[in-house]
Amino acid sequence: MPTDVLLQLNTYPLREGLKPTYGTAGFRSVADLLPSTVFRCGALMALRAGALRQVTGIVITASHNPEQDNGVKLVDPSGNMLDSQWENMADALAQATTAEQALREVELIKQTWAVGTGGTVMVAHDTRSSALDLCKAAAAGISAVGGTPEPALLLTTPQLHWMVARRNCCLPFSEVDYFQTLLGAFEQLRSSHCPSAKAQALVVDAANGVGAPKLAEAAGRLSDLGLNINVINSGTSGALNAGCGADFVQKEQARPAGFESIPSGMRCASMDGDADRLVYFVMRKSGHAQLFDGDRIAVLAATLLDRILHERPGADASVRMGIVQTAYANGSSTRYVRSRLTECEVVMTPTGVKHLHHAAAAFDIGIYYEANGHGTILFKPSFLKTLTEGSGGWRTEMGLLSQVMNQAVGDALSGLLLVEYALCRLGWGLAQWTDLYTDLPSRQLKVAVPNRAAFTTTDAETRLMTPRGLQCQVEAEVAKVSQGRCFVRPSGTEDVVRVYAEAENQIAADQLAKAVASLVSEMA
Ligand code: NG1
Ligand code: ZN
Repeated sequence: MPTDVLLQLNTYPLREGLKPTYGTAGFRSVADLLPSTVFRCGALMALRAGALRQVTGIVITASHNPEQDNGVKLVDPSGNMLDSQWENMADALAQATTAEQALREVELIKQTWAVGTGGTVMVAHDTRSSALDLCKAAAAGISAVGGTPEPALLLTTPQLHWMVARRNCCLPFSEVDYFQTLLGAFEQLRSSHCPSAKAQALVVDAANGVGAPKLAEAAGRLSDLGLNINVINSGTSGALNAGCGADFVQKEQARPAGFESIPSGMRCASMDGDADRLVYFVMRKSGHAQLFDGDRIAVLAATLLDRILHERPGADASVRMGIVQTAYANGSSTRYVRSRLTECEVVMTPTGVKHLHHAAAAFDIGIYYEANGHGTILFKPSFLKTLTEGSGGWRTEMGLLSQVMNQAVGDALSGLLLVEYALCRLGWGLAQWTDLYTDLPSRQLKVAVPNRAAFTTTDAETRLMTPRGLQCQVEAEVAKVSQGRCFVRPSGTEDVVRVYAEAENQIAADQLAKAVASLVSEMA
């Protein structure tokens, strides 16, 4: 019914001059500018569901961005992020300047994918105040193309990805099932392999986001297992991601808001606004947070899995294990894996979990984590099948780990359970985890520029192609610094260009980042 669709498209017009672009993890901007994009994403995901005759999903969230922003993450039937082939269609539809042009894009998708009508789309949102209006826009877009919007639920991003994946495999997919799967597997692992583990306290910064109520739901069960969780920044007073959350702790390496009375030496963790990232940290007297970032979580995971594989009978039978990182991974972590975990391959991809997830799926066991704590461990389905065919301690342990670790996308709850299990299974405290390797000092800066699209990159985003000449200038700065490494790329989630620098000492890393940030500003 094209005229109905047209009418609806006219209700959600694109603001003049806007050009929404599918970024690192979907569309993001100031919330007021989003209704048109969200409506059209609703239509797109309903058509995707119709084309594949499976359920798809939409999460209304802007993750680590501030409260006034919002965004939309698009979930494929597999539970992964939207297929990259469809990203171009998402862009074309979101950027259509008139309702008529948008309708033509809808018709083109229908023809190309031979889809008559939309299918079912699950919708979730985080705690932002703009969520409900945007959920309405999503539902309207889904309905406009004949799809069925499911009632919007307050969920973490990884919960919705998990639910979509499970639903399309005809497995129980409710939120209760989610907690039962992850926590039930964790309980079994703890009771089988660390029955006499000491009780532990963990203070978690929930970024004043959706992770707070969700972690509170898990906390009772975890405390029965001796893991006592105290959630700070639970959303009752502070603003979302303001001076807190995983992005803040990772980038600033400083005490998050709300942690003023937490004693130094305390074991802490921080998640982001939609609970798909997690980093650990320990407060130091200076107010500095000693960081255990995504790289370190990945190395801990690889050490655990390596131990399990070596302990098994017939340990020589090959299992392909790999770690996937991006250019933001600390050089020391990469060096450690290459030199000490020699049976674990290292793969580098561009930023964004869509790239890492894909690369990790090639391994029997693929560990992927961005330095910011966004990641998971994938167990290849054919490998998991070989586990269920036999019996034995290590097989059961691997199988349970695959249930703890969200197989659809990075999940802060999975990360937390993984770290706690790995430390108790290895018999380690934070000191042993720290001692694995020493991070090279690093600094990350954001530079606001008039047009970040002017910055294009190559070689997994480690080298600039444009603005012309800038890469040579960056390299000249790097050459002045011992153990220097630096790269520049446009953010896909914020209106900034990011500069990352690493060097032998903190002063040199800071100076390198600052010098390159100045070059970026001058060029822009
Ligand atoms: P951008 O803004 O494209 O750098 C950020 C993170 C990514 C990823 C996405 C999605 C950094 C440097 N970048 O992307 O790793 O997590 O957000 O949330 O942390
Ligand atoms: Zn997030």
